[in-house]
Amino acid sequence: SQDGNDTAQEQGLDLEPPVRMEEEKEVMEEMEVEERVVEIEHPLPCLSESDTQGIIKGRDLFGYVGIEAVLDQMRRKTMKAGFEFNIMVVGQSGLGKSTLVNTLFKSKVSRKSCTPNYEEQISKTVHLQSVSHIIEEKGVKMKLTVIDTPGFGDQINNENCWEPIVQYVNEQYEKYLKEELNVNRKKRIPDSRVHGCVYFLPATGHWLRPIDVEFMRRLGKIVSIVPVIAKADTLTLEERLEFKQRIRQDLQANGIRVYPQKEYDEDAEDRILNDKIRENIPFAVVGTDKEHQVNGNKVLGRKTKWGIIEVENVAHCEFAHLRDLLIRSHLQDLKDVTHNIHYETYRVKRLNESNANGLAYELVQNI
Ligand SMILES: Nc1nc2c(ncn2[C@@H]2O[C@H](COP(=O)(O)OP(=O)(O)OP(=O)(O)O)[C@@H](O)[C@H]2O)c(=O)[nH]1
Ligand SMILES: [Mg+2]
Repeated sequence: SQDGNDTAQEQGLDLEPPVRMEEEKEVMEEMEVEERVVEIEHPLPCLSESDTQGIIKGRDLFGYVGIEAVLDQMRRKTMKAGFEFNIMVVGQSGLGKSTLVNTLFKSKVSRKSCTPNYEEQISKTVHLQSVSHIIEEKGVKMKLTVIDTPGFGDQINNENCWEPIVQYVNEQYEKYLKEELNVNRKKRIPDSRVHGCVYFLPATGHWLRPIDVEFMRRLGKIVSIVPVIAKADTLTLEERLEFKQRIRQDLQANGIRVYPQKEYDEDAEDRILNDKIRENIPFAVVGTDKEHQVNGNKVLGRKTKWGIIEVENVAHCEFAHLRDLLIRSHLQDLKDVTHNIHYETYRVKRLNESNANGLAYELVQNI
């Protein structure tokens, strides 16, 4: 029935894929083909013999149109405006969420642009708090916000521990919706919606715990989840491989939707790229807020009796894969999925609700 649901949803969603360079190329090619056909039927009298030989392209006939310059225009606009990207970390207390947030900001994503000089001890997180940094690279500005959440699992009864998180995510959608519905709406609506949620799984080496299943099932419906195995340095390589495989099976068996979802792949190229990620999920990560000297270089790592675990070294752990997925390869896609799918679902639900309420109000008035 899970599959049936998915297909129905897939059909129900009429999404406009973001403009892609490949598609534009295709459009150009189509235009050229059309003009070629016209040319064969009605040859223009002014064409020289050499022109009619071989293939005649649109630009040969009418001069260069310059449609591709739109890419430059789009780039300039985006660069001027900058953009916002919000990630949230969620999971049981003590799994290293706050440490990973620090790792992210100290790692290559921002080492140049911000020099974190806070060396204070990371303590238990008790409030939901967000850390933002403006990161600038080659003239492109990004405001990266990471929302750190207090871990759950401390109470005797953890029954509704997902509620504050679900509430936060929905509140951000609500804020956006209110701005959108405003008569004098802003030219650019501030975007505090959660574009990606990194969910921390304890490195037990067994299987998903009921609390993680429950949590992710709820969260997966409203936000893109990227599950990770926390403190992966506590697993051997074999344990890690086996655990990853078991989690993938468990996720599927429980119908938990994690990012990147198959049904949102846009084309074959996307599918190939995302299949590789899906085969590798959940990333086994290690976090740290300390730097160490390795062969004369400063590296982010955890010093143990047996050596230094280099956090950004892909031979040691998969933190770099996680960072690349979030920031380098899938940032725009995460934003698109958030806007087109999660926010859209929220918007439709809310508008239906208020329509229904409005109707009820009218009915009451008429009585
Ligand atoms: N072995 C190991 N220890 C880690 C790792 N990441 C963090 N730790 C340690 O785990 C402890 C808890 O880390 P925090 O970052 O405070 O954990 P948290 O998930 O933010 O905890 P709460 O704020 O209570 O939710 C600290 O002592 C960290 O040094 C890791 O990757 N491997
Ligand atoms: Mg914390």
